Amino acid sequence: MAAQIEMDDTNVSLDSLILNLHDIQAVKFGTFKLKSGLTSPIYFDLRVIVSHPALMNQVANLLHKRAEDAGVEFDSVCGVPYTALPLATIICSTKQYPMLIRRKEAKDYGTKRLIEGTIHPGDRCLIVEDVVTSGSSVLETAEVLEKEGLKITDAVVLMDREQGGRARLADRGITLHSVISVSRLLDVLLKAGRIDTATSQNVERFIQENNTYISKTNDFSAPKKSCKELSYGARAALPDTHPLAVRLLKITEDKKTNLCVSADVTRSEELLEIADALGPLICVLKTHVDILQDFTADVASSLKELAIKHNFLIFEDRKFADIGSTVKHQYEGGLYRISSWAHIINAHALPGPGVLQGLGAVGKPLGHGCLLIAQMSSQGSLATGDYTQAVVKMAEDHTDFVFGFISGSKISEKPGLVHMTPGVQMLTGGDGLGQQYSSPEDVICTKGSDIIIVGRGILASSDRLRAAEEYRTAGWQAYLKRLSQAS
Ligand code: S5P
Repeated sequence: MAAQIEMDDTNVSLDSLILNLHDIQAVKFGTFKLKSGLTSPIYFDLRVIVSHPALMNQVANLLHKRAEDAGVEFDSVCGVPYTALPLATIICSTKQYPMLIRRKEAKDYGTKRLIEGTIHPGDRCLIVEDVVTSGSSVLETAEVLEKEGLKITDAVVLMDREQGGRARLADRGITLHSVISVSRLLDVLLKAGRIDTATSQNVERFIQENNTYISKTNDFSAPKKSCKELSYGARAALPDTHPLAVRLLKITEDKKTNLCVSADVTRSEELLEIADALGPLICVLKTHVDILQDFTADVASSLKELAIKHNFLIFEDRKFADIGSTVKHQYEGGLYRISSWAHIINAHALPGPGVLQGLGAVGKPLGHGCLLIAQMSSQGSLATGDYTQAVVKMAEDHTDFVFGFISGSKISEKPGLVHMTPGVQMLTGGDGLGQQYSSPEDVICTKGSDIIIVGRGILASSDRLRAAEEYRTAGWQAYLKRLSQAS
């Protein structure tokens, strides 16, 4: 409960921070020529915050909190010169961390050092930055620090312009944690009547069209644009689409929702409460049945009744990954008898096609379907590159049972296959245990996935219904935008 209250407090203070930044013109709308030569409809000038001490403290505090919430461990802090220098100073002074200062030019007298402060090689240094666009300033600072033997694994930034910086840094082994994303900023300013819809859309378009980087190794965050865009309904009507995908795509279209709630709770009563309360807002309810303390066959029956009542599908996120014979037993039998209640299951492709033969022997006659896990949202996932490509091929070769993927983006051009993406929250960043989050807009509109899977973004809210409605709206708006951009 304490965590929920804290999260709400953070949300409130974030919204007020955004309005304050707008008040002091740290964020401006208009026509601005950027360093890169591009003309941008939005401009951030966070240098002005030094004249507003209360705001400085608020920003420094939120930056530190962001790193703390993400579980980042560090021994020292270094601000990217110059705007982030005073922010790093406040963090170090209030939270008692040793600070390192990076010089932009080495002194031409004395020690010629590029870094001021005591360096302990092997120490982890947290980089602090005000705005990240391409990530190059953070990288420059990281390189200088690394040359001195420091370890740079994380950077915390007030504003992520969502133009590829995160992916570029991730490819260099640095996780970016942002306090505010452009999407959040636009949302808050729009709701407060500070900007109009046209301005907001204009900025969103600019951000999307000016992504500075396509990830080379972390496919989960690579934006994928589709050449041919069909509606969910049109895809449901295609002759080759798997019957379960037809059902899912129709539900999505009928209920105007591409939201799958990940009901990761440990008590059956709470699971059923979530299914009943959020049922009208979702197309899929995802479970981890093996984390329930008190599962009984009755729970499965009640879940099935709620799925009929609210017209959603049940997805047991069991991630099968064994030889065909074993997964067949795991799917059909045991305590949970998953095949008797889950419409959807998922599997790793690692064991080879036998895993699908085993699962298919049970699931196909029941009209169930399987998602192959082609990518994962967790940091350092090995499901990338050639592995992902091999999974796509395996899925496309087994469309009698496989109807889609767990992936970060659209990875198959076959319109009958459905892409479902976990690791979704309005606030991007991570959970301190490797999870990495993208926004609904990014996942559906930029990366071309079909369904957002949201767990703690909704479950940790004190008002789950309202949070689910927000995710549903964000996911659906992003889908409409994707369709309109393609037309
Ligand atoms: O790559 C993945 C695949 C899955 S299915 N990353 C994930 O996070 N998941 C699941 O999605 C994970 O097991 C959890 O149930 C959910 C994400 O939860 P959240 O609370 O981080 O939104």
